[in-house]
Amino acid sequence: MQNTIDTLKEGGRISLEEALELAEKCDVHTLGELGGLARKARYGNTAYYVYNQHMNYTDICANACRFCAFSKRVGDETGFTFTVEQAQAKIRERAHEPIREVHIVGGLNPALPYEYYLELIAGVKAERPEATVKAFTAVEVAYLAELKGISYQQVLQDMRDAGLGALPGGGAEVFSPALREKLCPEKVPGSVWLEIHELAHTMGIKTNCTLLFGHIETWRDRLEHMAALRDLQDRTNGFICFIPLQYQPGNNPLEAQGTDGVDYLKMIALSRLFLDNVPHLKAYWAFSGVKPAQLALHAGADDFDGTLVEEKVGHAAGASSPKGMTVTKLRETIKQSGFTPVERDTFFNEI
Ligand code: V47
Ligand code: SF4
Repeated sequence: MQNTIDTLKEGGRISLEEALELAEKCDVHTLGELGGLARKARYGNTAYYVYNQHMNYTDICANACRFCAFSKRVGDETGFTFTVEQAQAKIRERAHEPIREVHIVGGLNPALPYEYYLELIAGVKAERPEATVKAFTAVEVAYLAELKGISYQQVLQDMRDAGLGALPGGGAEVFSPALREKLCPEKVPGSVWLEIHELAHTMGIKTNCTLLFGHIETWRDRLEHMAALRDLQDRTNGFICFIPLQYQPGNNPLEAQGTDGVDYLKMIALSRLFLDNVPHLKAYWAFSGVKPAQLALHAGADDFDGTLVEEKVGHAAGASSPKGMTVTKLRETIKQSGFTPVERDTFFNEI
């Protein structure tokens, strides 16, 4: 293990087996220190944040992922679906705020036609021309390609023409086919998620990437997932930011406990150290909790995400963090952690 630690201290790349040994044998203090040194070498004392708005356009979903507490079944009258006008009104509610990014994802609602998605992007962009519309996961892109009977590339092209700026990283879950069978059997396979992100990158569309962790997966499953992301990034360099999403155990049928703060910090450190070619690493406070996210900035993360208002997916599953934060609070929280808050846009251009 000392050889692996030396490799990391020299800025070298480690293999999956070496990362696995660290994950299983190295204490959180040593791992956190290594992750912290790697982030400091790149970003010094800077911690990024974004002035953003999350919007979910529908919670009706044809899939039924076992970990999801957000979605409602087709036909459930308690579900919601925004018209494009309602979505625009949500954006207009915050017209007085300098929002730089609108993050839009939702369920797979069979009542919505292909054109709705393009009108939604264009409608939001018309309200907020200066913001980046970061919308629709690869799962939604795959669903739309099938719905319309067109290629993934055509869907991405149409979305870009409508005003799409980037793809969010959701829907990746864990790539292991055996785990996907247990967690989200209706969802497209990991290979399709990777194919769509590769295509987006080759078209010049930047994307984020995620891993849902802390449920029934092992460290090997996590690292194999990250190895697939690292391989793709070596080919395309199109990923902006990696977001390890901590599983929230409430209100969903998956019988899993959820994870703890030590595992979270080890996950952050290993993400920084193993996934060495994805430049940014997000401490997603909405899922981890604010205090663990502050510690994550010391263990490898360089981004604190954003104002959000209002996060629904994790909160439906019992997340106890706030649903959003003011910019003042966000900056204060970063400063209290010992870092300098720096506002960024979706692509990490400093503002
Ligand atoms: O894909 C669903 C996850 C994701 C639960 O790209 C759950 O900048 C935890 O991807 N516990 C959506 N997670 C969120 C997401 C995201 C969030 C913030 C920023 C970005 C970005 C992307 O939420 C889903 C799924 O993996 N999810 N249920 C749950 N119970
Ligand atoms: Fe639907 Fe996404 Fe929830 Fe799965 S995670 S049930 S695809 S909304």
